[in-house]
Amino acid sequence: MWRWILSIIATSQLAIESAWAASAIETAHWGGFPTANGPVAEMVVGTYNIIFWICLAIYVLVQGIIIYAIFAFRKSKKRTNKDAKQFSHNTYLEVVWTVIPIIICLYLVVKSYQGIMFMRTVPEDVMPIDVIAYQFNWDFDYPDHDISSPMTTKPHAELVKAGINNPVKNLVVPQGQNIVLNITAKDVLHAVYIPSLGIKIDAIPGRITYLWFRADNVGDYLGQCAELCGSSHGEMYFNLRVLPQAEWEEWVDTQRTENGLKTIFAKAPEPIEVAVHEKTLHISDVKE
Ligand SMILES: [Cu+2]
Repeated sequence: MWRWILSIIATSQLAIESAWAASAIETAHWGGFPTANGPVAEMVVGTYNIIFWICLAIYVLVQGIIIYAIFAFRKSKKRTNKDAKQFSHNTYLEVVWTVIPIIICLYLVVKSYQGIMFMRTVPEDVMPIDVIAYQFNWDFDYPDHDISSPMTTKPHAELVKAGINNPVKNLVVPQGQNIVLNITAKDVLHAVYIPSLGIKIDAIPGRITYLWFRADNVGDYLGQCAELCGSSHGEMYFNLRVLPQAEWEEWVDTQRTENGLKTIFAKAPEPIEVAVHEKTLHISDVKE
């Protein structure tokens, strides 16, 4: 009996693990998460997808049995009560439908716990960005670089595609760099939400919350407030811009220069070498 239960556990774990690995990056269905960008998003999308596939499998199995039973055991003129077996218990089936859900639940507990610990454990080599939410916009401050994201003058093409036409602020980060967002709010509750990074957390007045991420792909991504915070909550968007390291450094230096600060990354221009060729002057060269 125990050997039998253990083999079910081992087989289920193997099946779930391989399905998880296969479905970790792309969303499982239309309307799900955007394609994962970075390790935190892969963890979130992978966990969501595996729960989705387990639910779908249970749904198909249960609905299949119900539909089969409706037709196979329907009342007909030829059939009498004596045709159907009359019984009320089946130990074998009861063990199966108790053990399998327990395995699935335990697996999801372990997977979710691992995911939460991964998201809450900030790596050591992070770059901090302070996020301050207020009705109805965001401040993104870079304490290590003494700059703050300016407001854009034009709406972002990526956001316009999603139907957002107002200029927003850019949260500009370098590709492949671990970032920690230290988040608070000035007035009421807000929430930072960047779907493609799989991150979402409340911004609370008087308290600092945090989350970390790493964006592995460059591009523009939608960010928004995910807590109903007032009349213009629906317009509280921002743009996450992921740039290659060199372009991000250029952006930092531009912001510093615009604010009258020295550049950090740009090297001082090399002194221009002027070649001086010695020339012997002859009397004939000197014209009167
Ligand atoms: Cu808000």
